Amino acid sequence: EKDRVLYFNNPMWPGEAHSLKVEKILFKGKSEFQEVLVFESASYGKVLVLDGIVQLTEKDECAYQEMIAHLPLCSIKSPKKVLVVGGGDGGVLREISRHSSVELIDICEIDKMVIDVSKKYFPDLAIGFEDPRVNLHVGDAVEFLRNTPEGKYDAVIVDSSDPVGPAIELVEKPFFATIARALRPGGVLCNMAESMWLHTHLIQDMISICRETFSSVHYAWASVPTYPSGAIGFLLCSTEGRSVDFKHPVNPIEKLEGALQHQRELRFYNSEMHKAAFALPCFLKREVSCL
Ligand code: PUT
Repeated sequence: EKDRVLYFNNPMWPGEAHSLKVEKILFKGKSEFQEVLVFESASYGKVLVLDGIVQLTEKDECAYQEMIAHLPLCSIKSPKKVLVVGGGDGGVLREISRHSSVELIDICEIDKMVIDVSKKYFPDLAIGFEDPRVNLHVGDAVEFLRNTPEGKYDAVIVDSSDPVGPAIELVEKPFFATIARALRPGGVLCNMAESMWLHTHLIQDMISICRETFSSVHYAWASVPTYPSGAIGFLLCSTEGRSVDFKHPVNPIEKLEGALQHQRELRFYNSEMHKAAFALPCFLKREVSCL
């Protein structure tokens, strides 16, 4: 912290830093897994930071939460059982709750401090935990998935932090294999997949692993100004079974009963944004094979 500005730098984006002006530090703590910080910023509302990396701000969280939830759930008809890995702030749960077809939402978050801090400082996200369809499991997702019955879920959403610290195992092959096993035939995975500007090697590795495990793999992205480079990607994968055309939502949000009349308006996602998210720049198509 210098002149009440926080600078975020990390080996995941060497040679650059992004910064936010701090109005007030609201919480600083160290959990069993990571350092947790919440502050009021001058221009993006409250900010949640884990191990020095911005996870969300009140101003732009809508883009990430809405896209990571609705890209998969609007790509299949009538999703019923959904698993969220990570997502302890509750924002993804809030978005899943727009889908009236969903009967069960399991969430496995490793760090209880993230949940507690979100409930205190980010009620607009943590409201997601109030949905009666939500079952919270605090623990290791790798272990949770190992004990999950085969074919249980229609969709799995991995809302993890970056693959440093507690999320390191979440970009490795055994993890994706347990997800594929937990999905029904034709079920879908949406996995946070970093920045195309900064992490083409990591994206390539994730895509290569997923191609060995899933029958289709696609990359989509959205603009989130407070994430490094201002962009975040999503890997969309489906298991063998009924084929999934991710690029053309078969379950459009505009036609879902109650989805737009939710307690909170959609701010970012719509069917146009869904289709546009799969348009990829030339450099990414060149640098990452199979896109
Ligand atoms: N779950 C938040 C993702 C952060 C990516 N840097």
